[in-house]
Amino acid sequence: MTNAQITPHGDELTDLLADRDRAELLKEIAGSLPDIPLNDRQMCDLELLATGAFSPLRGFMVQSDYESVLDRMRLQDGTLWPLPVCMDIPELSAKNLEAGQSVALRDPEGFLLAVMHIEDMWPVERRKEARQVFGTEDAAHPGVDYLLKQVGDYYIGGPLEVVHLPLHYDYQQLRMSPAEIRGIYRKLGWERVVGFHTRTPIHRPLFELTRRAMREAGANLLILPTAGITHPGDFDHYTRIRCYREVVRRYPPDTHILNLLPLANRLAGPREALLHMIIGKNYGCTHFIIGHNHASPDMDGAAQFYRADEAQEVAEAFGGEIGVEVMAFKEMLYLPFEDEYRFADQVPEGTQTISFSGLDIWNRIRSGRRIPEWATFPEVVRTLRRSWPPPRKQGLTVFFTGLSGAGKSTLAKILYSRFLELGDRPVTLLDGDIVRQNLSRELSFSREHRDINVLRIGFVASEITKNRGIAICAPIAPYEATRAEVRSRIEAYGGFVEVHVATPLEECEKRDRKGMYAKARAGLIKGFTGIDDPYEVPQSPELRIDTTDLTPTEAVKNVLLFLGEKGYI
Ligand code: PPS
Repeated sequence: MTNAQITPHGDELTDLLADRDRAELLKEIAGSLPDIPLNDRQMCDLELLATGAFSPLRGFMVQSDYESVLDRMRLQDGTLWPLPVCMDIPELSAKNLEAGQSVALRDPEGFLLAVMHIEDMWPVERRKEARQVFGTEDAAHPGVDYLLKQVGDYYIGGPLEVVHLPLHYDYQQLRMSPAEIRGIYRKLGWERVVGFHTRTPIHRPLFELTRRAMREAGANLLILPTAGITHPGDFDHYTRIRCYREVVRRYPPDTHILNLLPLANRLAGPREALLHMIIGKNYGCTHFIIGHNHASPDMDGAAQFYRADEAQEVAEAFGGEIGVEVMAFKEMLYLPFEDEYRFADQVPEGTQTISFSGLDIWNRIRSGRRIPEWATFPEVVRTLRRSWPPPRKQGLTVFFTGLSGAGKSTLAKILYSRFLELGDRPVTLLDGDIVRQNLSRELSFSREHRDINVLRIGFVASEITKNRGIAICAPIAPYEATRAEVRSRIEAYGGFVEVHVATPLEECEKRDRKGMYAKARAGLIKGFTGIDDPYEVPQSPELRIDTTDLTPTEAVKNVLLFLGEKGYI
Protein backbone atom coordinates (compact mmCIF):
# COMPACT_ATOMS: atom_id res chain seq x y z
CA MET A 1 0.00 0.00 0.00
CA THR A 2 1.45 3.41 -0.85
CA ASN A 3 0.51 6.83 0.30
CA ALA A 4 -0.71 7.79 -3.13
CA GLN A 5 -3.39 5.12 -2.73
CA ILE A 6 -4.55 6.23 0.69
CA THR A 7 -7.75 8.06 0.03
CA PRO A 8 -9.39 9.93 2.88
CA HIS A 9 -12.28 8.29 4.69
CA GLY A 10 -15.36 8.69 2.50
CA ASP A 11 -13.02 9.39 -0.47
CA GLU A 12 -12.68 13.14 -0.16
CA LEU A 13 -10.78 15.29 2.32
CA THR A 14 -13.28 17.85 3.57
CA ASP A 15 -12.26 21.47 4.03
CA LEU A 16 -14.96 23.51 5.71
CA LEU A 17 -13.07 26.82 5.74
CA ALA A 18 -15.01 29.42 3.76
CA ASP A 19 -13.05 31.38 1.15
CA ARG A 20 -12.25 35.02 1.86
CA ASP A 21 -15.36 36.60 0.25
CA ARG A 22 -17.73 34.10 1.80
CA ALA A 23 -16.02 34.56 5.19
CA GLU A 24 -16.55 38.34 4.98
CA LEU A 25 -20.22 37.79 4.17
CA LEU A 26 -20.61 35.28 7.00
CA LYS A 27 -19.08 37.77 9.44
CA GLU A 28 -21.69 40.32 8.43
CA ILE A 29 -24.56 37.84 8.66
CA ALA A 30 -23.33 36.50 12.00
CA GLY A 31 -24.00 39.87 13.63
CA SER A 32 -27.73 39.22 13.47
CA LEU A 33 -27.65 35.50 14.34
CA PRO A 34 -28.07 33.94 17.79
CA ASP A 35 -24.66 33.25 19.35
CA ILE A 36 -23.52 29.94 20.75
CA PRO A 37 -20.32 30.12 22.81
CA LEU A 38 -18.35 26.89 22.37
CA ASN A 39 -16.73 24.97 25.18
CA ASP A 40 -13.31 23.29 24.90
CA ARG A 41 -14.71 19.96 23.65
CA GLN A 42 -16.80 21.65 20.96
CA MET A 43 -13.85 23.77 19.80
CA CYS A 44 -11.77 20.61 19.38
CA ASP A 45 -14.54 18.94 17.36
CA LEU A 46 -15.01 22.05 15.26
CA GLU A 47 -11.31 22.19 14.41
CA LEU A 48 -11.14 18.54 13.37
CA LEU A 49 -14.30 18.96 11.29
CA ALA A 50 -12.95 22.13 9.67
CA THR A 51 -9.56 20.71 8.66
CA GLY A 52 -10.90 17.40 7.35
CA ALA A 53 -9.43 15.23 10.13
CA PHE A 54 -13.03 14.08 10.63
CA SER A 55 -13.68 13.56 6.87
CA PRO A 56 -16.28 12.86 5.54
CA LEU A 57 -18.29 14.76 8.20
CA ARG A 58 -19.29 18.22 7.02
CA GLY A 59 -20.75 19.47 10.26
CA PHE A 60 -22.13 18.36 13.59
CA MET A 61 -24.23 15.21 13.18
CA VAL A 62 -27.94 15.29 12.45
CA GLN A 63 -30.23 12.97 14.39
CA SER A 64 -30.46 10.24 11.75
CA ASP A 65 -26.64 9.98 11.55
CA TYR A 66 -26.32 10.14 15.32
CA GLU A 67 -28.77 7.28 15.85
CA SER A 68 -27.25 5.24 13.10
CA VAL A 69 -23.79 5.74 14.67
CA LEU A 70 -25.06 4.66 18.08
CA ASP A 71 -26.90 1.60 16.74
CA ARG A 72 -24.56 0.31 14.04
CA MET A 73 -21.37 2.43 14.05
CA ARG A 74 -22.22 3.80 10.62
CA LEU A 75 -23.46 7.04 9.19
CA GLN A 76 -26.86 6.82 7.56
CA ASP A 77 -25.23 6.31 4.14
CA GLY A 78 -23.39 3.25 5.46
CA THR A 79 -19.94 4.83 5.95
CA LEU A 80 -18.21 3.41 9.01
CA TRP A 81 -18.20 5.97 11.86
CA PRO A 82 -17.80 4.93 15.49
CA LEU A 83 -18.56 7.92 17.73
CA PRO A 84 -21.09 10.76 17.83
CA VAL A 85 -19.72 14.19 16.94
CA CYS A 86 -22.55 16.36 18.16
CA MET A 87 -23.18 19.93 19.19
CA ASP A 88 -24.89 20.07 22.58
CA ILE A 89 -26.69 23.12 23.95
CA PRO A 90 -28.52 23.87 27.21
CA GLU A 91 -32.31 23.71 27.35
CA LEU A 92 -32.53 27.48 27.69
CA SER A 93 -30.80 28.05 24.34
CA ALA A 94 -32.80 25.25 22.70
CA LYS A 95 -36.04 27.07 23.52
CA ASN A 96 -35.03 29.96 21.28
CA LEU A 97 -33.80 27.89 18.33
CA GLU A 98 -35.41 25.80 15.63
CA ALA A 99 -34.49 23.80 12.56
CA GLY A 100 -33.90 25.98 9.50
CA GLN A 101 -32.18 28.69 11.52
CA SER A 102 -28.47 29.52 11.44
CA VAL A 103 -26.34 30.26 14.50
CA ALA A 104 -22.97 31.92 15.08
CA LEU A 105 -20.49 29.63 16.85
CA ARG A 106 -18.03 31.68 18.86
CA ASP A 107 -15.04 30.95 21.05
CA PRO A 108 -15.32 31.77 24.78
CA GLU A 109 -14.09 35.32 24.08
CA GLY A 110 -16.79 35.94 21.49
CA PHE A 111 -14.58 35.60 18.41
CA LEU A 112 -16.58 34.23 15.44
CA LEU A 113 -15.46 30.75 14.38
CA ALA A 114 -18.26 29.39 12.21
CA VAL A 115 -21.83 29.63 11.08
CA MET A 116 -23.91 26.50 11.57
CA HIS A 117 -27.11 25.86 9.64
CA ILE A 118 -29.39 23.90 11.95
CA GLU A 119 -31.16 20.99 10.29
CA ASP A 120 -32.60 19.37 13.36
CA MET A 121 -32.65 19.45 17.14
CA TRP A 122 -33.40 16.62 19.57
CA PRO A 123 -33.10 15.87 23.30
CA VAL A 124 -29.98 14.06 24.47
CA GLU A 125 -30.67 10.53 25.72
CA ARG A 126 -27.68 10.38 28.00
CA ARG A 127 -28.02 6.86 29.37
CA LYS A 128 -28.69 5.29 25.99
CA GLU A 129 -25.72 7.10 24.48
CA ALA A 130 -23.52 6.07 27.43
CA ARG A 131 -24.46 2.40 27.05
CA GLN A 132 -23.95 2.33 23.30
CA VAL A 133 -20.81 4.44 23.04
CA PHE A 134 -18.99 3.50 26.24
CA GLY A 135 -20.67 0.17 26.99
CA THR A 136 -21.46 1.36 30.50
CA GLU A 137 -23.53 3.90 32.43
CA ASP A 138 -20.98 3.99 35.23
CA ALA A 139 -19.95 7.57 35.96
CA ALA A 140 -16.53 6.33 37.12
CA HIS A 141 -15.78 6.28 33.36
CA PRO A 142 -14.67 9.88 32.61
CA GLY A 143 -16.43 9.87 29.21
CA VAL A 144 -19.71 8.78 30.82
CA ASP A 145 -19.24 11.29 33.62
CA TYR A 146 -18.89 14.08 31.07
CA LEU A 147 -21.93 12.88 29.14
CA LEU A 148 -24.12 12.57 32.23
CA LYS A 149 -23.07 15.78 33.94
CA GLN A 150 -21.74 18.25 31.41
CA VAL A 151 -23.35 17.67 28.04
CA GLY A 152 -26.28 20.07 27.43
CA ASP A 153 -29.87 18.85 27.18
CA TYR A 154 -30.26 19.10 23.40
CA TYR A 155 -28.23 18.37 20.30
CA ILE A 156 -28.40 20.50 17.18
CA GLY A 157 -27.15 19.08 13.91
CA GLY A 158 -26.29 20.60 10.56
CA PRO A 159 -23.51 21.71 8.20
CA LEU A 160 -20.81 24.21 9.11
CA GLU A 161 -19.18 27.07 7.29
CA VAL A 162 -15.99 27.86 9.13
CA VAL A 163 -14.75 31.45 9.22
CA HIS A 164 -11.70 30.90 11.39
CA LEU A 165 -10.03 27.95 13.08
CA PRO A 166 -9.89 28.13 16.90
CA LEU A 167 -6.93 30.32 17.83
CA HIS A 168 -3.81 28.71 19.24
CA TYR A 169 -0.79 30.70 20.28
CA ASP A 170 1.30 27.68 21.20
CA TYR A 171 3.26 25.30 18.95
CA GLN A 172 1.84 26.73 15.73
CA GLN A 173 4.40 24.84 13.66
CA LEU A 174 3.17 21.57 15.11
CA ARG A 175 -0.47 22.13 14.19
CA MET A 176 -0.75 21.03 10.61
CA SER A 177 -3.94 19.95 8.85
CA PRO A 178 -4.29 16.58 7.09
CA ALA A 179 -3.83 18.32 3.72
CA GLU A 180 -0.59 19.98 4.92
CA ILE A 181 0.76 16.70 6.32
CA ARG A 182 -0.09 14.89 3.07
CA GLY A 183 1.79 17.65 1.26
CA ILE A 184 4.90 16.95 3.36
CA TYR A 185 4.73 13.22 2.55
CA ARG A 186 4.57 14.08 -1.12
CA LYS A 187 7.50 16.42 -0.82
CA LEU A 188 9.60 13.90 1.09
CA GLY A 189 8.49 10.98 -1.04
CA TRP A 190 7.05 9.09 1.93
CA GLU A 191 4.85 6.26 0.73
CA ARG A 192 4.32 4.29 3.90
CA VAL A 193 3.49 6.01 7.16
CA VAL A 194 2.57 4.45 10.46
CA GLY A 195 0.29 6.57 12.63
CA PHE A 196 0.62 6.66 16.39
CA HIS A 197 -1.82 8.47 18.64
CA THR A 198 -0.94 9.09 22.26
CA ARG A 199 -2.12 11.08 25.24
CA THR A 200 0.80 10.18 27.50
CA PRO A 201 4.53 10.93 27.31
CA ILE A 202 6.48 8.38 25.25
CA HIS A 203 8.25 6.19 27.76
CA ARG A 204 10.63 3.33 26.89
CA PRO A 205 7.98 0.66 26.04
CA LEU A 206 6.10 3.04 23.72
CA PHE A 207 9.35 4.12 22.11
CA GLU A 208 10.39 0.49 21.52
CA LEU A 209 6.93 -0.25 20.15
CA THR A 210 6.92 2.63 17.67
CA ARG A 211 10.43 1.78 16.51
CA ARG A 212 9.45 -1.84 15.89
CA ALA A 213 6.29 -0.75 14.09
CA MET A 214 8.39 1.42 11.75
CA ARG A 215 10.72 -1.49 11.07
CA GLU A 216 7.99 -4.06 10.51
CA ALA A 217 5.98 -1.78 8.25
CA GLY A 218 9.04 -0.35 6.50
CA ALA A 219 7.42 3.00 7.20
CA ASN A 220 8.02 6.45 8.60
CA LEU A 221 6.19 7.60 11.72
CA LEU A 222 3.48 10.20 12.26
CA ILE A 223 3.11 10.93 15.98
CA LEU A 224 -0.27 12.46 16.75
CA PRO A 225 -0.37 13.41 20.41
CA THR A 226 -3.61 14.81 21.75
CA ALA A 227 -3.35 18.51 22.41
CA GLY A 228 -7.05 18.84 23.10
CA ILE A 229 -8.72 17.16 26.04
CA THR A 230 -7.17 14.05 27.56
CA HIS A 231 -7.82 12.06 30.70
CA PRO A 232 -8.52 14.10 33.83
CA GLY A 233 -5.19 14.45 35.63
CA ASP A 234 -2.97 13.66 32.61
CA PHE A 235 0.17 15.72 32.15
CA ASP A 236 -0.69 18.97 30.37
CA HIS A 237 0.21 19.16 26.70
CA TYR A 238 3.09 21.63 27.22
CA THR A 239 4.85 19.12 29.46
CA ARG A 240 4.13 16.24 27.09
CA ILE A 241 5.35 18.12 24.05
CA ARG A 242 8.59 19.04 25.79
CA CYS A 243 8.97 15.28 26.45
CA TYR A 244 8.14 14.30 22.84
CA ARG A 245 10.69 16.78 21.55
CA GLU A 246 13.33 15.09 23.69
CA VAL A 247 12.35 11.54 22.71
CA VAL A 248 12.06 12.07 18.96
CA ARG A 249 15.82 12.72 18.83
CA ARG A 250 16.22 9.00 19.41
CA TYR A 251 14.53 8.04 16.12
CA PRO A 252 16.74 7.93 13.04
CA PRO A 253 16.90 11.38 11.39
CA ASP A 254 14.07 12.40 9.05
CA THR A 255 11.88 9.44 9.80
CA HIS A 256 9.12 11.03 11.83
CA ILE A 257 6.72 13.97 12.02
CA LEU A 258 5.34 15.23 15.31
CA ASN A 259 1.96 16.90 14.84
CA LEU A 260 -0.54 17.96 17.51
CA LEU A 261 -4.06 16.63 17.32
CA PRO A 262 -6.74 18.91 18.77
CA LEU A 263 -8.86 15.93 19.71
CA ALA A 264 -11.17 15.76 22.71
CA ASN A 265 -10.53 12.18 23.77
CA ARG A 266 -13.67 10.31 24.81
CA LEU A 267 -11.73 7.30 26.16
CA ALA A 268 -14.31 5.06 24.49
CA GLY A 269 -11.90 2.11 24.07
CA PRO A 270 -12.73 0.06 20.94
CA ARG A 271 -14.98 2.67 19.31
CA GLU A 272 -12.39 5.37 19.92
CA ALA A 273 -9.66 3.17 18.44
CA LEU A 274 -11.64 3.16 15.18
CA LEU A 275 -11.93 6.94 15.32
CA HIS A 276 -8.15 7.24 15.74
CA MET A 277 -7.65 4.99 12.71
CA ILE A 278 -10.02 7.08 10.62
CA ILE A 279 -8.22 10.26 11.69
CA GLY A 280 -4.91 8.56 10.87
CA LYS A 281 -6.22 7.61 7.45
CA ASN A 282 -7.26 11.20 6.85
CA TYR A 283 -3.72 12.24 7.76
CA GLY A 284 -2.54 9.83 5.06
CA CYS A 285 -1.32 6.96 7.28
CA THR A 286 -1.06 3.55 5.65
CA HIS A 287 -0.59 1.79 9.00
CA PHE A 288 -1.83 2.58 12.49
CA ILE A 289 -0.67 1.37 15.91
CA ILE A 290 -3.39 0.12 18.23
CA GLY A 291 -1.85 -0.68 21.59
CA HIS A 292 -2.78 -2.69 24.55
CA ASN A 293 -5.65 -0.93 26.46
CA HIS A 294 -5.96 1.57 23.60
CA ALA A 295 -8.05 4.67 24.45
CA SER A 296 -9.18 3.23 27.78
CA PRO A 297 -9.58 5.22 30.96
CA ASP A 298 -6.72 4.72 33.42
CA MET A 299 -8.28 2.94 36.32
CA ASP A 300 -6.28 2.40 39.47
CA GLY A 301 -6.96 -1.06 40.84
CA ALA A 302 -9.32 -3.69 39.48
CA ALA A 303 -11.96 -1.71 37.59
CA GLN A 304 -11.48 -1.83 33.81
CA PHE A 305 -14.10 -0.90 31.28
CA TYR A 306 -12.61 -2.77 28.33
CA ARG A 307 -10.52 -5.90 27.96
CA ALA A 308 -6.86 -5.08 27.27
CA ASP A 309 -7.10 -6.43 23.70
CA GLU A 310 -10.69 -5.39 22.96
CA ALA A 311 -9.76 -2.28 20.95
CA GLN A 312 -7.25 -4.35 18.95
CA GLU A 313 -9.87 -6.97 18.05
CA VAL A 314 -12.34 -4.35 16.88
CA ALA A 315 -9.60 -2.46 14.99
CA GLU A 316 -8.54 -5.65 13.20
CA ALA A 317 -12.14 -6.46 12.32
CA PHE A 318 -12.62 -3.06 10.65
CA GLY A 319 -9.08 -2.28 9.49
CA GLY A 320 -9.73 -3.69 6.02
CA GLU A 321 -12.85 -1.62 5.56
CA ILE A 322 -11.14 1.55 6.77
CA GLY A 323 -8.21 0.73 4.53
CA VAL A 324 -5.45 1.09 7.11
CA GLU A 325 -3.19 -1.73 8.20
CA VAL A 326 -3.62 -2.27 11.93
CA MET A 327 -0.46 -2.83 13.95
CA ALA A 328 -1.84 -4.43 17.10
CA PHE A 329 0.96 -5.00 19.54
CA LYS A 330 0.91 -6.91 22.79
CA GLU A 331 2.07 -5.22 25.98
CA MET A 332 5.83 -4.68 26.13
CA LEU A 333 7.61 -6.12 29.14
CA TYR A 334 11.10 -5.43 30.40
CA LEU A 335 13.40 -8.39 31.01
CA PRO A 336 15.83 -7.21 33.70
CA PHE A 337 18.34 -10.03 33.23
CA GLU A 338 18.52 -9.57 29.46
CA ASP A 339 18.16 -5.78 29.79
CA GLU A 340 15.70 -5.59 26.92
CA TYR A 341 12.05 -5.17 26.06
CA ARG A 342 9.93 -7.93 24.50
CA PHE A 343 6.30 -8.32 23.57
CA ALA A 344 4.39 -10.26 26.25
CA ASP A 345 3.73 -13.17 23.85
CA GLN A 346 7.44 -13.51 23.05
CA VAL A 347 8.67 -13.93 26.60
CA PRO A 348 9.70 -17.54 27.37
CA GLU A 349 7.83 -19.04 30.28
CA GLY A 350 9.49 -18.57 33.64
CA THR A 351 11.45 -15.47 32.54
CA GLN A 352 11.42 -12.62 35.02
CA THR A 353 9.70 -9.49 33.65
CA ILE A 354 8.76 -6.05 34.99
CA SER A 355 6.45 -3.45 33.57
CA PHE A 356 5.63 0.12 34.46
CA SER A 357 2.50 1.66 33.01
CA GLY A 358 2.29 5.35 32.13
CA LEU A 359 0.11 5.67 35.23
CA ASP A 360 2.84 4.14 37.42
CA ILE A 361 5.29 6.73 36.13
CA TRP A 362 2.75 9.50 36.63
CA ASN A 363 2.23 8.39 40.25
CA ARG A 364 5.98 8.27 40.86
CA ILE A 365 6.50 11.72 39.43
CA ARG A 366 3.72 13.22 41.52
CA SER A 367 4.92 11.59 44.71
CA GLY A 368 8.58 12.36 44.00
CA ARG A 369 9.76 8.73 43.87
CA ARG A 370 12.68 7.46 41.79
CA ILE A 371 12.08 6.19 38.25
CA PRO A 372 14.47 3.56 36.90
CA GLU A 373 16.15 4.19 33.57
CA TRP A 374 14.70 1.08 31.98
CA ALA A 375 11.20 2.56 32.45
CA THR A 376 11.78 5.88 30.76
CA PHE A 377 14.56 8.08 29.44
CA PRO A 378 16.48 10.36 31.82
CA GLU A 379 15.65 13.40 29.67
CA VAL A 380 11.93 12.57 30.00
CA VAL A 381 12.21 12.23 33.77
CA ARG A 382 14.04 15.58 33.91
CA THR A 383 11.35 17.24 31.81
CA LEU A 384 8.51 15.77 33.84
CA ARG A 385 10.20 16.78 37.09
CA ARG A 386 10.53 20.34 35.89
CA SER A 387 6.72 20.47 35.58
CA TRP A 388 6.07 18.24 38.56
CA PRO A 389 8.83 18.73 41.10
CA PRO A 390 8.70 16.53 44.22
CA PRO A 391 5.81 17.34 46.60
CA ARG A 392 8.11 19.52 48.76
CA LYS A 393 8.36 21.95 45.86
CA GLN A 394 4.87 21.54 44.38
CA GLY A 395 2.03 23.96 44.95
CA LEU A 396 -0.44 22.87 47.56
CA THR A 397 -3.94 23.71 48.77
CA VAL A 398 -5.09 22.79 52.24
CA PHE A 399 -8.87 23.04 52.18
CA PHE A 400 -10.60 23.12 55.58
CA THR A 401 -14.35 22.49 55.45
CA GLY A 402 -16.88 22.18 58.28
CA LEU A 403 -19.71 23.83 60.14
CA SER A 404 -19.60 27.41 61.35
CA GLY A 405 -17.77 27.42 64.68
CA ALA A 406 -16.08 24.07 63.99
CA GLY A 407 -12.65 25.68 64.32
CA LYS A 408 -11.69 26.01 60.64
CA SER A 409 -10.46 29.59 60.85
CA THR A 410 -8.38 29.01 63.96
CA LEU A 411 -6.69 25.95 62.48
CA ALA A 412 -6.17 27.77 59.18
CA LYS A 413 -4.52 30.73 60.93
CA ILE A 414 -2.19 28.54 62.98
CA LEU A 415 -1.23 26.53 59.88
CA TYR A 416 -0.66 29.80 58.02
CA SER A 417 1.84 30.98 60.61
CA ARG A 418 3.61 27.59 60.62
CA PHE A 419 4.12 27.87 56.86
CA LEU A 420 5.34 31.44 57.25
CA GLU A 421 7.83 30.19 59.84
CA LEU A 422 9.04 27.52 57.41
CA GLY A 423 9.26 30.18 54.72
CA ASP A 424 10.00 27.89 51.76
CA ARG A 425 6.94 28.76 49.63
CA PRO A 426 4.67 31.81 49.41
CA VAL A 427 1.51 31.21 51.40
CA THR A 428 -1.98 32.74 51.17
CA LEU A 429 -4.81 32.46 53.65
CA LEU A 430 -8.29 32.40 52.10
CA ASP A 431 -10.40 32.33 55.22
CA GLY A 432 -14.20 32.39 54.79
CA ASP A 433 -14.54 35.88 56.30
CA ILE A 434 -11.64 37.38 54.32
CA VAL A 435 -13.10 36.02 51.10
CA ARG A 436 -16.60 37.20 51.86
CA GLN A 437 -15.23 40.73 52.50
CA ASN A 438 -12.92 40.92 49.50
CA LEU A 439 -14.05 38.56 46.77
CA SER A 440 -17.66 37.69 47.48
CA ARG A 441 -19.11 40.74 49.21
CA GLU A 442 -22.23 40.76 47.02
CA LEU A 443 -23.10 37.11 47.65
CA SER A 444 -25.78 35.73 49.96
CA PHE A 445 -25.95 32.27 51.53
CA SER A 446 -28.30 30.75 48.94
CA ARG A 447 -27.19 27.43 47.45
CA GLU A 448 -26.27 29.14 44.20
CA HIS A 449 -24.27 31.90 45.91
CA ARG A 450 -22.44 29.50 48.22
CA ASP A 451 -21.39 27.55 45.12
CA ILE A 452 -20.14 30.72 43.43
CA ASN A 453 -18.26 31.65 46.58
CA VAL A 454 -16.58 28.26 46.98
CA LEU A 455 -15.71 28.02 43.28
CA ARG A 456 -14.12 31.48 43.45
CA ILE A 457 -12.01 30.34 46.38
CA GLY A 458 -11.15 27.21 44.37
CA PHE A 459 -10.12 29.30 41.38
CA VAL A 460 -7.81 31.55 43.39
CA ALA A 461 -6.36 28.51 45.20
CA SER A 462 -5.77 26.72 41.89
CA GLU A 463 -3.84 29.72 40.52
CA ILE A 464 -1.72 29.86 43.69
CA THR A 465 -1.13 26.09 43.50
CA LYS A 466 -0.25 26.34 39.81
CA ASN A 467 2.42 28.87 40.66
CA ARG A 468 3.81 26.60 43.37
CA GLY A 469 2.51 28.51 46.36
CA ILE A 470 0.46 27.28 49.29
CA ALA A 471 -3.20 28.22 49.63
CA ILE A 472 -5.04 27.63 52.88
CA CYS A 473 -8.81 27.82 52.48
CA ALA A 474 -11.39 27.75 55.23
CA PRO A 475 -14.96 28.14 53.96
CA ILE A 476 -17.93 26.08 55.20
CA ALA A 477 -18.16 24.66 51.63
CA PRO A 478 -21.23 22.61 52.50
CA TYR A 479 -21.80 20.77 49.20
CA GLU A 480 -19.92 17.65 48.13
CA ALA A 481 -20.19 18.21 44.36
CA THR A 482 -18.72 21.71 44.62
CA ARG A 483 -15.85 20.51 46.78
CA ALA A 484 -15.19 17.73 44.24
CA GLU A 485 -15.08 20.33 41.47
CA VAL A 486 -12.59 22.45 43.43
CA ARG A 487 -10.47 19.35 44.10
CA SER A 488 -10.28 18.37 40.45
CA ARG A 489 -9.33 21.90 39.36
CA ILE A 490 -6.54 22.10 41.92
CA GLU A 491 -5.21 18.57 41.48
CA ALA A 492 -4.49 19.46 37.86
CA TYR A 493 -1.70 21.69 39.21
CA GLY A 494 -0.54 20.31 42.53
CA GLY A 495 -1.51 18.87 45.89
CA PHE A 496 -4.97 19.08 47.41
CA VAL A 497 -5.53 18.15 51.03
CA GLU A 498 -9.11 18.27 52.26
CA VAL A 499 -9.43 18.56 56.01
CA HIS A 500 -12.91 17.98 57.38
CA VAL A 501 -13.14 19.84 60.65
CA ALA A 502 -15.71 17.43 62.01
CA THR A 503 -16.64 19.13 65.26
CA PRO A 504 -20.27 18.07 65.87
CA LEU A 505 -23.13 20.54 65.61
CA GLU A 506 -23.88 20.38 69.36
CA GLU A 507 -20.33 21.46 70.17
CA CYS A 508 -20.36 24.25 67.55
CA GLU A 509 -23.68 25.45 68.88
CA LYS A 510 -22.44 25.32 72.46
CA ARG A 511 -19.45 27.47 71.48
CA ASP A 512 -21.56 29.88 69.39
CA ARG A 513 -18.82 32.52 69.42
CA LYS A 514 -20.63 34.81 67.01
CA GLY A 515 -24.08 34.22 68.52
CA MET A 516 -25.33 33.14 65.11
CA TYR A 517 -26.68 29.74 66.11
CA ALA A 518 -28.89 31.44 68.72
CA LYS A 519 -30.16 33.80 66.05
CA ALA A 520 -30.71 30.94 63.61
CA ARG A 521 -32.64 28.95 66.25
CA ALA A 522 -34.75 32.03 66.94
CA GLY A 523 -35.50 32.28 63.20
CA LEU A 524 -33.68 35.59 62.88
CA ILE A 525 -31.24 34.11 60.31
CA LYS A 526 -32.71 31.87 57.65
CA GLY A 527 -30.85 29.06 55.87
CA PHE A 528 -28.09 28.65 58.45
CA THR A 529 -25.80 25.68 57.80
CA GLY A 530 -26.55 22.78 60.14
CA ILE A 531 -29.81 24.34 61.37
CA ASP A 532 -32.04 24.81 58.33
CA ASP A 533 -29.50 24.39 55.52
CA PRO A 534 -27.60 21.14 54.81
CA TYR A 535 -23.95 20.32 55.39
CA GLU A 536 -22.96 17.30 53.28
CA VAL A 537 -20.30 15.44 55.23
CA PRO A 538 -17.14 14.78 53.12
CA GLN A 539 -16.96 11.09 52.20
CA SER A 540 -13.22 10.70 51.84
CA PRO A 541 -11.25 13.72 53.01
CA GLU A 542 -7.51 13.30 53.49
CA LEU A 543 -8.01 14.16 57.17
CA ARG A 544 -10.93 14.36 59.57
CA ILE A 545 -10.40 16.30 62.79
CA ASP A 546 -12.90 16.76 65.61
CA THR A 547 -11.73 19.70 67.72
CA THR A 548 -14.04 18.95 70.67
CA ASP A 549 -11.27 17.49 72.80
CA LEU A 550 -8.18 18.79 70.99
CA THR A 551 -6.36 22.06 71.41
CA PRO A 552 -6.01 23.93 68.12
CA THR A 553 -2.22 23.44 68.22
CA GLU A 554 -2.67 19.68 68.60
CA ALA A 555 -5.13 19.65 65.69
CA VAL A 556 -2.67 21.54 63.48
CA LYS A 557 0.11 19.15 64.49
CA ASN A 558 -1.99 16.34 62.91
CA VAL A 559 -2.22 18.32 59.68
CA LEU A 560 1.52 18.97 59.67
CA LEU A 561 2.30 15.32 60.35
CA PHE A 562 0.12 14.30 57.43
CA LEU A 563 1.78 16.86 55.13
CA GLY A 564 5.19 15.59 56.27
CA GLU A 565 4.23 11.97 55.54
CA LYS A 566 3.18 12.90 52.01
CA GLY A 567 6.39 14.81 51.45
CA TYR A 568 4.78 18.25 51.13
CA ILE A 569 6.91 19.72 53.91
S1 PPS B 1 -20.05 29.11 52.37
O1 PPS B 1 -21.26 28.29 52.60
O2 PPS B 1 -18.85 28.26 52.24
O3 PPS B 1 -20.21 30.02 51.25
O4 PPS B 1 -19.87 29.97 53.70
P1 PPS B 1 -18.63 30.92 54.11
O5 PPS B 1 -18.25 31.83 53.00
O6 PPS B 1 -17.54 30.08 54.67
O7 PPS B 1 -19.24 31.82 55.23
C1 PPS B 1 -19.55 31.27 56.47
C2 PPS B 1 -19.57 32.35 57.56
O8 PPS B 1 -20.65 33.25 57.31
C3 PPS B 1 -21.46 33.40 58.48
N1 PPS B 1 -22.86 33.16 58.03
C4 PPS B 1 -23.43 31.99 57.72
N2 PPS B 1 -22.97 30.71 57.73
C5 PPS B 1 -23.80 29.73 57.35
N3 PPS B 1 -25.07 29.93 56.95
C6 PPS B 1 -25.57 31.18 56.90
N4 PPS B 1 -26.82 31.40 56.51
C7 PPS B 1 -24.74 32.27 57.30
N5 PPS B 1 -24.93 33.60 57.37
C8 PPS B 1 -23.76 34.14 57.81
C9 PPS B 1 -21.02 32.40 59.50
O9 PPS B 1 -20.62 33.10 60.64
C10 PPS B 1 -19.83 31.69 58.88
O10 PPS B 1 -18.66 31.93 59.62
P2 PPS B 1 -17.66 30.80 60.15
O11 PPS B 1 -16.33 31.46 60.07
O12 PPS B 1 -17.75 29.60 59.23
O13 PPS B 1 -18.05 30.51 61.52
